[in-house]
Formats: sequence, structure tokens, C-alpha cells
Amino acid sequence: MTLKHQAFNGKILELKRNDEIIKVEAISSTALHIYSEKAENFPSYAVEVQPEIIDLTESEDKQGRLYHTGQIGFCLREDGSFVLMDAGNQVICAQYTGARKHKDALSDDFFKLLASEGHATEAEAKKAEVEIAFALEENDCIYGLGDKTGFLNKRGYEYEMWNTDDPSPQMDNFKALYKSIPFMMVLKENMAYGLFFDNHYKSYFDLGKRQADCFAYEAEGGALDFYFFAGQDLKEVLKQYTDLTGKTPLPQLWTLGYHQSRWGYRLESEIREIAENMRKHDLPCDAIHLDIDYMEGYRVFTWNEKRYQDPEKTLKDLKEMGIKAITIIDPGVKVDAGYQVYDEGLAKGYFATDKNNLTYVNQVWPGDSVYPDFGRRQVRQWWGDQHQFLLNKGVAGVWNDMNEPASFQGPLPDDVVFYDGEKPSTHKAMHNVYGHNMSKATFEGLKKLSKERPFVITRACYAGSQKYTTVWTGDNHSIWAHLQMAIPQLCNLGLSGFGFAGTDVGGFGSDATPELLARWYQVGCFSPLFRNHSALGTRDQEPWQFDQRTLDIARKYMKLRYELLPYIYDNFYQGMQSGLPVMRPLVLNYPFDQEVREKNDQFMLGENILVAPVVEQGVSRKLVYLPEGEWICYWSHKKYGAGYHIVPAPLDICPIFIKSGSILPKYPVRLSVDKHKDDCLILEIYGDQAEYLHYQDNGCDYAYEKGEYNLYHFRYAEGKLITEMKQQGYKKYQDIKIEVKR
Ligand code: MIG
Repeated sequence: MTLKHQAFNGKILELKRNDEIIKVEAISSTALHIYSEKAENFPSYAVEVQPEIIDLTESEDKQGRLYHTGQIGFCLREDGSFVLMDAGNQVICAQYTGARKHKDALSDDFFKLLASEGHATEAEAKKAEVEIAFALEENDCIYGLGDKTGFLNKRGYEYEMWNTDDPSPQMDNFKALYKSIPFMMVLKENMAYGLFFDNHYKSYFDLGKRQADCFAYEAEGGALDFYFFAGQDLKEVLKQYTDLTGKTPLPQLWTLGYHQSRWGYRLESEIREIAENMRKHDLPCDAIHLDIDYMEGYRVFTWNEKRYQDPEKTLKDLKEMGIKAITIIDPGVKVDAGYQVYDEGLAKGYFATDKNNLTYVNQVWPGDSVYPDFGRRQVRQWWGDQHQFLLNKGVAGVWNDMNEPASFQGPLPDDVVFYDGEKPSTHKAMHNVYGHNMSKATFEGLKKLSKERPFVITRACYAGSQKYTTVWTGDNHSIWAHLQMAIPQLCNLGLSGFGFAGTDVGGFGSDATPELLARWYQVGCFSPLFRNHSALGTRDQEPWQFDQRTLDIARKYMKLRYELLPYIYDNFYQGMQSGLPVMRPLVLNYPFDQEVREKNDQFMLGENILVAPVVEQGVSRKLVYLPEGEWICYWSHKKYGAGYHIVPAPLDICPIFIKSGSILPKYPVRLSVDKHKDDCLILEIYGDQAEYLHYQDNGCDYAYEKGEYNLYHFRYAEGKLITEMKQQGYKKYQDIKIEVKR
């Protein structure tokens, strides 16, 4: 990419690349937006409010022509390449000018040879329409990119952004999963930067795989359109990225409780039985997910009246037990004249068509199905309104699946017509935002139809979907490798703006062992979304399906989760400003501790809790790394200093450390958030002195936006607690208990 100076008006720098205009603008003193004029033909789905542009100052120095905000600068060098630099004109990130190595083409003979033994060979990547590469320094680490498989540091790997439903065991060689979040952060020796490539066509990230000294981005369509964010550390970069694409909103408190799910609950009686078992075994639980079998022949927005005599009554009875129902909704609408959703969508022209303008049909669960065209506003509104049917039955949340979109009869052809806003476009262009637009439709429908904060959970999505939906990582398996992967996968989702995410606890496909399940509850307990889910045909996976010991361990961590709810909720509240996730890799809190840049088997819950779960079979001790400071073992209250320690971790123990100088807010254990009378708060004090900001509201609607919440500032010193109310707009606790832990 060789650039030539074209014009500068104090705000916008225009450059020429062949016959294309590239613009450079500052959207804040530490963020630049660099895009081709062609990008104006591809409106963003991630950025809904265009930020204001600020002034740039032009100057010249030996490196080239500089355009500076005072804090960061864009430098156009003599050779037509550019570098991004800091306040002192030191290079943060330079365009890579060396020759790029591309993937070698495989001859047809080799292709056939490999295929004869069933090796899945990859076809050559298509020619990129957009391509740019940047230099990497020796110790740079790369984070983010959404729900990709593998480990925390993405350097050395290659990924693809193309929302993909592949239920085979997803290992570190998988290039694409269900979500496309083309945002990455690079952590350098002394600072960090982020790049967000806002282009939803299929794209590729080679993160130092073919060439160790550079990373490259390529897209099969759309235009060059990226943002560059600079920060002291990853937190500053993530804050800026989420300022641009949106924050995870405050969820309803009950959604942070425990969820039970299984593909295979078919009958009303089975749902009731699950709820009764929860209570019989003294297990906290706030939600049961109803998978595809509650519907009538997999027709969305219908209820199977043979399997359910009275869904309203069942859901009401469940609610009385403190358990809410969440129902699955897939995008595929059954082709079935006389079925209202199909008839209406067809009459209004709301389904995707082929290039000859005939409604496009593929197959999913209901058999022949059509695809609502969620890129159009009217279609989203219409879809959102359908949710009244579910709300009338008493449904409390909606689970969106199969929205990559999945299809059983081969992938959707590139040229199926999907709209991009009000303009006809193609599947090729709109594939990666299909799940985003579906979950947005669901969120907006629920928000309009009920007063509560919508609970939507989706499998497929795009950058920015965090404003509308919770996510889960799709079809994992009950294997140790997937418990291990759960940590970096959820941490990287958090580093990509998705603060509310979870894996299927226990694993979806394959059969869980008691030991694996016990260890998975110890990770699930601290994951933003805590849901046990498993596939039809696999071993039953509810906590009581194994043995007494497994049940006791599951209960212990489910109860711990309910005790920690105020702490988790506080982190969500803070995340609305900071964009930081509650579950986070150690590197987010300790970016310059070299030891934590690749810690895959430990994580933090906010600032105060360090979790070091056992994720290996047959292990009863854990090698734990503690960063700077003093740490207190949650179980023994023994003090530990920074460094490596081997700690006991028998099957019922997940090593947990609390940072000395913490106040940990807890609720008394309850079996359901919904039944929870928030009249008592427990403050556990770790260390001699501590401070903490605690948020409290009604946990369900938007009254907090009108000031109906409390903000407590607690300070503990010299054996005394001082409470200052920073905001008082909600009923206060009747009782605040203090427990000093030493
Ligand atoms: O693969 O609705 O990821 O959670 O249970 C089948 C049935 C389709 C895939 C989801 C999974 C869900 C299942 N669905």
C-alpha cells in the first residue's frame, strides 16, 4: 500500500493509493480512523454513533510528514508507507513494507493425494480485496479476536472471520468459529495498541504465522476501514474500543445466577422434574433453557401442545419456585402455508431471495426453511414483535441459535440476496452480521414489549453485538481440552468487548465424567454466564446424574456463585463505564508482569479475586502464579506472596486467592435471585485496610437510569468500617455484616 499526500484540511488527511482515496481522522487524542472512501458504501454494523473528529496538527520531520493529536500521530514516510507514533514520535506500530509470504498453492495432484486418505485440505484463500500488514516486535503479544480456539496469546496463529457452525471437537487448529470480532490488541513492552478492522466480509488474520516479524489482515470484500487505539495498557485500549462499539449493558441480576439446560428436555413434565430436582437437591438455580423441542415441529414462535398441556401454568409454577424459562429461537422459518410466521413474512417479502428474486430455501430443523432478512429495519421490527407470543406464555429470555446462519443442505450461495440496510446486497457481504442483526432484533423487540432488561443469548455475532446480547461459545465437547480452552476463550471474548459470556458447563457433545463435571463447575462458577448444557444423546449432565460427591461439589460452587453475586454485579456495573469484563486474564490487570502474558489456566474475577482452577485430569495440586502484592487463600486464609506456589487442590477445591486489601461483598446463599430479599449484605475484609464501591438496584428494569440505585463507598481501616453513600435512590440494606478474614 503506497500512499501519496493529497489534501489536508486540519481535520481530515486525504491520501491517494492508486485511484483510491484513503482518509485519516482522529476520533480522540489517542485513536485514529483510517479508511478508504469506498468504505462509505459499506455502512458499519458495529459503530452506531460516529464519533466526532478532532484536529490534527501537520508538521514535517526527518521521518516524514506528521499529523499529530499531541498524543498520537500518523506519519507518512518518503517511501509511501506509514507509521503510527506516540507523543514523543516513537513508533508504536509501523506498516510492514517487506515482501509478504502468502499461502503456497497446492497442485491438484497433491490435493487429490491428500484427499484420498480423508485429509481435509484447505483450498487456497481467495484473492484479497483488502490487505494490510504491520510489523511485530520480538516480545509483542496479541489478544482479542472474539471466541477463537486455542490459547490466550494469539501470536503465531492464523484465524478466519467467517461465522461457522462446526460441531466437531474444536481444537487449536480451528481457524473460524461462530463469531467474527475483527478486533485485536497488541501488548508491547511498555504500552498497548488495538486495531479494529470494521469490515464484515470474510477476512483473515495471519498473526505472525508465516512471518514472525509481521501480522497481516486480508478481506475478501468491502473496503479498508480500521481504527487504531493507543493506550498505556490493555485496559485503556479496551475502554476506547468499547466506547466506539458499545458496552455490555447491565443485565438482570437473575441472569447471573445458575442456568440449567439440555437439548433433550421435551415434555412439560421433564421441565418440572428438573426444577423439582434442583430444589430437592438444595441447588440454586434461576433459569431453565428450553431447546428446540418445546416448539411445534420446530416452527419458531409456536408451542407444542402435545408435549405441554399448559405452558402458561408450567412457566408460572416454575416462576413460583424462583426459576425462569428461556426459550430457543432459530432464524429458519418453516416453509408451511398456513403457518402464520411464514405466511406473513412471505407476503411482506421479508425472507432472503435468490438472484432471480425467488424466496431462497435451504434446510434446518423444520425441514425446508427460509431466512428472515435481518439486515432490514422493518424485518427486525417484525421479528422483534413476534416475541409477544413468548412473553405471553411467561418466557423470561431468548436464546438465538443457528444464526451463522447454519444450513443443512450446503452453505448458502454467495449470491443469495440479503439486504444491507435498505439496499439489496449478498450473502457474501452479510453473512457475518446475520447473527448480530438477529440478536439486535430480539433485544429491541423484548425491550419494547417488556419493561425489563432483555436477556438474549446468541451463538453467532459480530463486533458490537455486546450491546444486545450475551454469548456462549457453542458446541464444545465433554473433554479436558475444552475445559482448558474455556479459560482463554472466555478471556479473549472479554478482551473483545463481550463481558457476558459462558461455555456449556460440562461440555455439550460427548459424555462428561464426574471428575470433569466437578472441575467444570469450578470454572463455570466464575464465568460471567454459568450454564450447564449438553447435547441430545449424550450422558445426562445435571449435577445429580453422577454420584454424591459430584453433586456436593456442584452444589458448593453453585452456592459460592450466589454468594458472589453482588461482586459480579458490581463488576458489570463498572463495566458499563470501563468496558472491562468481570472474567479477565491476569494480563489485563498486570500487563507488565512478563509471567502472566500467556497464563492460560488462571484468571481474575474483577480486581480482587484470582482463580486458579484445576483443568487437568487426575491432578490434586496446582502450580499457581501470584502477581505482585499479598494474596490470601480463600479457603485457608493463609497468606501468600508474589511468585509461584504449589497449593493443594483436591477435587472439591478450586484454588482461589483474594488480594490483600480487598472488601468482598457477598449475599447470604439463596436458591434463587428472584426469591432474594436484598436486605442483607456481608462484607468480607481481607487485609488491614481496604476500599470498595458497591452498587445496588432493583436488578431488573431501567429505573436505575432515573437514579433509582445506591452507590456505597466502603472504607475499612483500624478495625472500623466507614460507609459513604455516593448515591441514594433505592432502599438500603437493613443489615450490613462485617467478617474480617485473617
Ligand atoms: O446442533 O438446538 O449450539 O446448544 O442444543 C444442533 C439444538 C442445534 C446447536 C446449539 C446447541 C443446541 C442445539 N443446536
